[in-house]
Parts: sequence; C-alpha cells; structure tokens
Amino acid sequence: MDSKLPKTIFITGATSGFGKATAKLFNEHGWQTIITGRRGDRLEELAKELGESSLPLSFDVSDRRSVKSAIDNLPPNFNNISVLCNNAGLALGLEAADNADLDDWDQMIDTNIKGLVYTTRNILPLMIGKGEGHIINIGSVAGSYPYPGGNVYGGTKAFVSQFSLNLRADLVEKGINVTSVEPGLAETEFSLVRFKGNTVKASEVYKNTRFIKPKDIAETIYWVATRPKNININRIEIMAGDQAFNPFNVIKK
Ligand code: NDP
Ligand code: 8X3
Repeated sequence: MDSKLPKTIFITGATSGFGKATAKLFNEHGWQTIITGRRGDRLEELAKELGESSLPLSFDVSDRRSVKSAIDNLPPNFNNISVLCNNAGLALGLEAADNADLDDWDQMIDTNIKGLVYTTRNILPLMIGKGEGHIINIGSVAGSYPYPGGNVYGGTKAFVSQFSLNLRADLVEKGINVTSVEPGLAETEFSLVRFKGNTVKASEVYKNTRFIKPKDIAETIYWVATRPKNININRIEIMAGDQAFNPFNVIKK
C-alpha cells in the first residue's frame, strides 16, 4: 500500500463513548473511519462532523447476517482496513447471579462475545489479503478482577482477553497484530445502559471520583495502533485514578 494514502479504521460502537472518541481522534490524525452501531441517526450526525473520509454503517453486531453483509458490501475505497477496533459492548444489570435476568445475560453474550467474533471473522480476509492489520479488542478490568454483580459481564470480557491472545497465536505468521485494551471505570453511556436508563443511578457511579474519559481510551487505542511492527502490545490495562482492587470477601459465621 502507498504509505501516503490514508489508513482506515473500522470501529464498532461508534455512536457514543470510547468508539465515538476513537473515531474523532483517528479522523484528526487523517485516517478514514468506518463508524458503526445500531443508532443510525447518531452515525449520520458523526459522519457529517468527520467529513468525507468517514463511512457510517448501521447494523447490530449480534446479527451474524447483518455483520457479513455490511462487511461484504464495503465500497472499494473503504475496504483496505488497517485497524479493526472491536469496541461495541455493554453491561446489563448488576444483580447477583441468582437474581439476574437471563435475557440480559443473552444480550451481553450475543454482543460482547458473538458480535466481536462475527466482526473479526468477517474482517480478517481483508487483512490477510494484504499481509498486515491490527485487531484491537476492548476488554475490561472486569475480565480480570471479579466484583459482585459482574457475573456474565466479567465473563464476556475474560473471553475478549483470552480470545485476543489466541487470535494473535493464529495470526502472527500472517502479519496481523492483536491487542486487548482493558479499561476500568470510565464515564460514557455505559452505566446508563447498565441501569437501563436510570440517570440517577448512572450518575452516582461517577460522582466525586476521578474516572477515565473516553479520550483517554481513544489515545491509548491510537498509541497501540501506531507502534512500529517490531512489537505487539498483547494486553494493556488502564484503571481510573481513584480506582483499585477489592479486598477478598471473607464471611464470618
Ligand atoms: P457506551 O454505552 O457509551 O457505548 C457502547 C457502544 O456499543 C455504543 O456505540 C453502542 O451503539 C454499541 N453497541 C452496543 N450494543 C451493540 C450492538 N448490538 N450492535 C452494535 N453496536 C452496539 O459505552 P462505552 O463506550 O463505555 O463502551 C464501549 C466498550 O467499552 C464496551 O465494550 C464496554 O464493555 C467497554 N468498557 C467500558 C468501560 C466503562 O467503564 N465505560 C470500562 C471497560 C470496558 P448503539 O447503541 O448505537 O448500537
Ligand atoms: C466496565 C468497567 O468496572 O464497571 O467494563 O465493570 S466496570
């Protein structure tokens, strides 16, 4: 590829939070952005802001056929993808496992796990063909450290972390880099989604504390994506300035 041509990043979940900040930052650095998510109106609005080098594609990552169709039908000027950022995801609920809603569990598995593997599997042939590319998956500290109510959400993010390592094992010979970016507490629409639109509960999460901002994660993703090819960042974990680890929960009888 002519190194003077703009590079292209394909971002899932670009309608808010990390994904939107990532689209803006890569755009500022002259990259083409393929911005995706379910809320088409937000994508159109963002695409207007980013200009002609941005392609909005509205689809649900958990719908296997829609993912394939969106990627199969990429226009030729947008199908030379250098970076896939698998960011779309969500947590639903914070109930203990014995009280959790199985529909919430299904949706987290369908989005955070199945959506991520569908997108990866469909983008890979575009990268393999040119012998270079980088897959950047958004995991979470919830995949490494358990907390009450994290149950299936944490499980899906542990999958993201391990899948990233296994992908790299498969792809090293094909010249494809893989990184798992694992943030902690960050203010996005994450808690609004987790608490199903309850703005009071959502804002409590971020009250009187120093949290990660979407731009911090966008900058991390940009840094990871622009490392020289003699290294691969396997995994990178970022906690908020006022966040650390829980003690073990020892029950006294
Ligand atoms: P937001 O809720 O702000 O953004 C989530 C994005 O995912 C939205 O753009 C949403 O778009 C998209 N999305 C959700 N479900 C689907 C779907 N089925 N198909 C397509 N897109 C979907 O939260 P964040 O920016 O915080 O979340 C981004 C990622 O970061 C997630 O994977 C999350 O688990 C992870 N994360 C978040 C942390 C935090 O504290 N905020 C910390 C660690 C990790 P739309 O609704 O338009 O489809
Ligand atoms: C989101 C971080 O700690 O709220 O993945 O689960 S946490």
